[in-house]
Amino acid sequence: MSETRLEHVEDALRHALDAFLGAPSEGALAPVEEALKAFEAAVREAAGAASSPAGLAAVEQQALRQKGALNQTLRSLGPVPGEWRKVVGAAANRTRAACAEALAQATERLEASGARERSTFDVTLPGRKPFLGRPHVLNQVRDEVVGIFRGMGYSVAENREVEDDHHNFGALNFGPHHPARDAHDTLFVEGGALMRTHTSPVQIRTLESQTEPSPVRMLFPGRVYRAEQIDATHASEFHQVEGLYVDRGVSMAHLKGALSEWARAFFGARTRTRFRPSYFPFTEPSGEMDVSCFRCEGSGRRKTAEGEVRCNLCKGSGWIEILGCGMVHPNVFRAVNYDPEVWTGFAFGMGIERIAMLRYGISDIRHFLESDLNFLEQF
Ligand code: 2U9
Repeated sequence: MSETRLEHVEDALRHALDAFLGAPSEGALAPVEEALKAFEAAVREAAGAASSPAGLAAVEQQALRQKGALNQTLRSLGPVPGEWRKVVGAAANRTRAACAEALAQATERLEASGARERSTFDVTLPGRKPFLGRPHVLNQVRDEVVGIFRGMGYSVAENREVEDDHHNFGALNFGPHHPARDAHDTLFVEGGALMRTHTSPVQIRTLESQTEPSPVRMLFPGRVYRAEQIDATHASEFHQVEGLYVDRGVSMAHLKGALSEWARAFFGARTRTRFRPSYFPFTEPSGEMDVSCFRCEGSGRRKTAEGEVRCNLCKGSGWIEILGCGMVHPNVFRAVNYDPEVWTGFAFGMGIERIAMLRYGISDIRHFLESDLNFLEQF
């Protein structure tokens, strides 16, 4: 629209009105009526040309504003003799009504044509996703491990990370000179306390807190500490999930069944397991469980574009070591006042970092501690 054109007709109207007010007469009235017509025509034209609600609002504001020429005309008629005032007032009011009508029509036209306010806000753009975060990959793996055992009736217990010698070593049948008690392997705290080297002290505290298992079928996840020489596969803190099942008549068959069932739920239904003998002070017999390699399905070989090669996950063996396990040692039962002639149990332990590294092909354990989003956002 042309604001300038409206301004121009407003000027003309003021001019004609001044002349009329100075000496009201038939001759001075005609230019006022002309100017009112021109004003109405200009508003009609501008309203008709408006292509947006904002543009139309600007026309309305300009034409009908309090200090605009039209309202000034009506206000200035006070001192004008009666009959002249009626004639000019009626003409100005007709113009006002005609302008309002023209603006209303233009509004209807815009609404009918669907014209909307032009805006820099494009409602059709997809929204910006806020950064939500997610559980750390180690917590994801822990929750998955724990969730499978929960489905088999296990509950979960946690406890302190700063421990005493008895709960971390003594009650677990570590001899007084066992090398794990050495400052080279364990982080000691002033006053004789130590950072737990496994979550097993939580099991000891759990068994101590009850006189009879009813039975105990529990998992013990948590952070543990070791005085390690740090490298790609060793850190001074890492995470374990240990498990314990104590009841009358628990056998190695229960151990193998429960752990094999867990492995198939975690690594896939086609997973096979094997058990090799091992040694831990707190279990007898002790073992290690391997799972068939989930990359080469246990064949030890992988097909690539260059032909068949050795599987680099299981190093060609077809098997991957996953956890340690065994039947609870009688001395451990004695340490918590359980009669080893009555009570039997199996226990196991796995490192969460190791399982996460194997599953996701992570080559360095230090990534887990670095809080680097480029790493963490991959999981
Ligand atoms: C009680 C009785 C027995 C827990 C067990 C293992 C075997 C084991 C290692 C796996 C890798 C630690 O993270 S790791 O370095 N753990 O091999 N842990 S049986 O045995 C217990 C615990 C508590 C009362």
